[in-house]
Amino acid sequence: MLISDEFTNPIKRRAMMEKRMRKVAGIEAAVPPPALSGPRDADVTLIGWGSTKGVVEEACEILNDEGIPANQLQIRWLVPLHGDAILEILKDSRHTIIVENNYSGQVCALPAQRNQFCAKRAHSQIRRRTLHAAPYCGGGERTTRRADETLRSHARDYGLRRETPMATSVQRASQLTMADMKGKVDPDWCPGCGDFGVLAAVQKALVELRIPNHNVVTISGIGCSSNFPGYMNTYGMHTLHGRALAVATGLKLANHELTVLVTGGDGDGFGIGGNHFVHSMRRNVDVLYIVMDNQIYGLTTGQTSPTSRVGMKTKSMPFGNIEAPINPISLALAAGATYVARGYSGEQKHLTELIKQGIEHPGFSFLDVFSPCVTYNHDNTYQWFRPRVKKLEDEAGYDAAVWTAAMEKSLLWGDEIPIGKFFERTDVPTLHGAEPVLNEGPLVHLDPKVPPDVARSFIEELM
Ligand SMILES: Cc1ncc(C[n+]2csc(CCOP(=O)(O)OP(=O)(O)O)c2C)c(N)n1
Ligand code: SF4
Ligand SMILES: [Mg+2]
Repeated sequence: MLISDEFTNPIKRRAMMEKRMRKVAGIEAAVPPPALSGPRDADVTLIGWGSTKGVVEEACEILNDEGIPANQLQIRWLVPLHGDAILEILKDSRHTIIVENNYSGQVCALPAQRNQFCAKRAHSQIRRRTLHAAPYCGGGERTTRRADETLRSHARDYGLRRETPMATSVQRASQLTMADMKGKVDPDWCPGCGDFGVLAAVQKALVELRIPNHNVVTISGIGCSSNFPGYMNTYGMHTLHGRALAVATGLKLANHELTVLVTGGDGDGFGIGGNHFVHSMRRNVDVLYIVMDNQIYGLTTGQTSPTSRVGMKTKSMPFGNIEAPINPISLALAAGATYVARGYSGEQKHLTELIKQGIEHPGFSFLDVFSPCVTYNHDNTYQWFRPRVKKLEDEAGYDAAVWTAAMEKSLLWGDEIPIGKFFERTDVPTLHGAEPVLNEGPLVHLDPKVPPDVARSFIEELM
């Protein structure tokens, strides 16, 4: 049997390979790099190669007709790839969808392959964009129409559908409406529950601040109020009882460009989660923490909570609560929260303004919201709150920059209960701002400087 010594002699093999690579490099100079077709300032870039050309063209037309500006980057050759030219084009792409007519996702695998060779450029630059692969299986027997339908349904699945957070992100932020913020699931709260008012106010605040859904993450613990993320069309996590702030801290440090909303109840936040509450404020984690404070455990059908008043009869204390409640506003001020406010779900407009302030505040924003539980708390009802709540904004001379004045106001309880902004300061660095590593940009965009196999085994160990 004869075997070419190109395969057996390593020196010859190397020489042959280098010769081929020189040829390929020559071709790269001879063939034009791929160019974008369609509007330059598009929300979605569809990347296709080979036989996907026609269907991608058609998908672009349809998307543009539907008011979603889309353009097309058609790659003619994978070798030579013109990788730098492609990366340059993708720098301006807001959402990128790779459309592939093969089983293995060859084009999509390229960024990862390139990462082996020139780690920083290919990988981090592509990862900075929302990169989605929409491979579909094709073959001779499929008609163009069928392929086109497949592509469009993949494109929807990967982000162009209204119900997904990504979907509304392709809309211009100025066109956001309340409907865009609505989650797929309708709330299962009891009719009249105060949490409905908080949900509407959060959605309104995001629309008014024009924050696209895909930039928002809503994180909760466990409780009626903690079902909140399911009712929002944002990214979200329904975590463990009392652990929402811990998860939110990790998330904010991983990507501090995101707007992080933490939502939950008084039991979740001040009872089991009391430790995280105090330390998140001390650290000035840049999140908005909204507590739907109904002074009871609602989900578990009416037990005493850390904010239940002395004497209140509940399932767990049928002869009346013997424990003094905590004062969330004083506690937040003492722990170093840099924005401290109280809202009432019966005062929608006012609540929306407080949520907007909290989102925009750089640092930990704490918003305690009276959100009556109409089923289990028969003491602190809408009728009870309505005559008592007084807006701090209506009080001439109240200065929310003065911590001692805020502390004094926080102690008021009875015929008059202040709502509004108690305190704000903006001169304290946020946790992510104080962390030098993050000065280079969000952690998710930084080169981990760890070989991929080491990173993979580390992640696998944690899973
Ligand atoms: C570790 C753990 N302990 C206890 C529970 C049971 N549990 C679920 S929700 C909840 C209290 C909910 O009260 P709150 O946070 O005030 O929310 P609400 O239902 O009133 O909105 C409790 C004790 C749990 N799920 N996990
Ligand atoms: S039990 Fe109370 S807190 Fe839970 S949904 Fe019903 S009214 Fe709201
Ligand atoms: Mg509660």
